[in-house]
Amino acid sequence: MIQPGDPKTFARLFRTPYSVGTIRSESSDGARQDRASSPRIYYRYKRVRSADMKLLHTGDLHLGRQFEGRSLEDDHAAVLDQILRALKEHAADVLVVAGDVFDRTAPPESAVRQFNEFITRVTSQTDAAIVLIAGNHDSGDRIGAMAMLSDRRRALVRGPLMAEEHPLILEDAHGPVAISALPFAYEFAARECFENPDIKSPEDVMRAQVAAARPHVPEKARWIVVAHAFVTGAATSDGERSLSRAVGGIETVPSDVFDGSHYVALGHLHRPQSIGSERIRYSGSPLAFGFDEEGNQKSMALVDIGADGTVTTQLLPFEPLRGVRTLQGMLDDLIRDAKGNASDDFVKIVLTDPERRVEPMKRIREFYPNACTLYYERDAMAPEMKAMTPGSARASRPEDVVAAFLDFTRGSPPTEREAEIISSKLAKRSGEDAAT
Ligand SMILES: [Mn+2]
Repeated sequence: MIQPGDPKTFARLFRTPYSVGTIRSESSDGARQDRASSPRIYYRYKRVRSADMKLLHTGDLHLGRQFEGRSLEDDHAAVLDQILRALKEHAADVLVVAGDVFDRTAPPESAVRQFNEFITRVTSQTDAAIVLIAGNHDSGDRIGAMAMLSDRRRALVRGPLMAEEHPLILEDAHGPVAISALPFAYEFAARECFENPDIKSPEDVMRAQVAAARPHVPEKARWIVVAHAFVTGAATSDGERSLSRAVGGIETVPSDVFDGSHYVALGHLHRPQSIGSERIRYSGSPLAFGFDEEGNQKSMALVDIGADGTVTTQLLPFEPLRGVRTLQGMLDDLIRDAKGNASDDFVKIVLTDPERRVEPMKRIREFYPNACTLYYERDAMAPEMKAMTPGSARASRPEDVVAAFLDFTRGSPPTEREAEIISSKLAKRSGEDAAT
């Protein structure tokens, strides 16, 4: 029996895994249905292939970002390939990108092109639905522009906030799964969108977003929330920008704001981690963006949503094109080890040589062309000495100033022989001064 409006009937009619169901009223103007002021309730369905729905969770792509001034375009291309491959290999039903698609509000054209090509490949080579939100590095309007022209049966894209937050609904063998996409927004934008002057913190923003989404989740549906936030208890990296504009304000959001959901796919923090339980997870960024992330195994999360909403997570590791590592030692030893081991990795050099070497970076880069920074270990330990030196120099004899200088630059005071040379030169110098 064919029932207009019945999603299953639609699917049969059009021989497609997608169908659209509309509850209450339907608009022929798709763009209007997500407007904040719209009273319509609009449900979308895509029936998925697997018995349990499988979601591939990633985020914090930061396309366009550089590593210490070096382009990461090739590195990004490699991890985007790996995301696409994972979607295919695991037959994932939905790809989640939890914010910070781009590194800047106005990303370079090359980054936009890279993203467009990636999405084109995902949509043409897989059946996966796409859920995408703006992060704090993105322009909400830029991300929102993609929503206007996207296939609403298959994609849920959120840039600016919505006063009424409708989910994308997918259906597996156990019934509907509702995915609410909550983009990052500052407090001022949330006060305006939700017409609530009491929104004063990221927690208030998130509570308002969740409250806007929850009424639109069908009663028996399993519920997935995609958000870009700093959940209390999570571990940070250096490359994450503060989420609050209030100086000294609390930017963390307690995990209970997500109560009632079955999985929370988070973006913002670049270290893959779960908070409290497997139910709340950061996928982490696919690439390390600084030396502080050295040694972090980057991964995406393949999440299986069971019949009762229980999640089973499998971490799929990324293999970066170029690693990030620190090499510490005497210059000659590092050069000796580097011979035959040349590498394109991003490298930080910490020299333990007691004395300054001639052009050490030039020599290192013969083997490590992407050596980014180099410093001497003792310089890193010398801040107290630096602070102390000017004061002590003022009150000292010239011999002491020279000795302090030697100590500062090479880490040891003058030897007896050096002290003699310094004294004789200074004596000669003061003799010349006296003669003029
Ligand atoms: Mn980020």
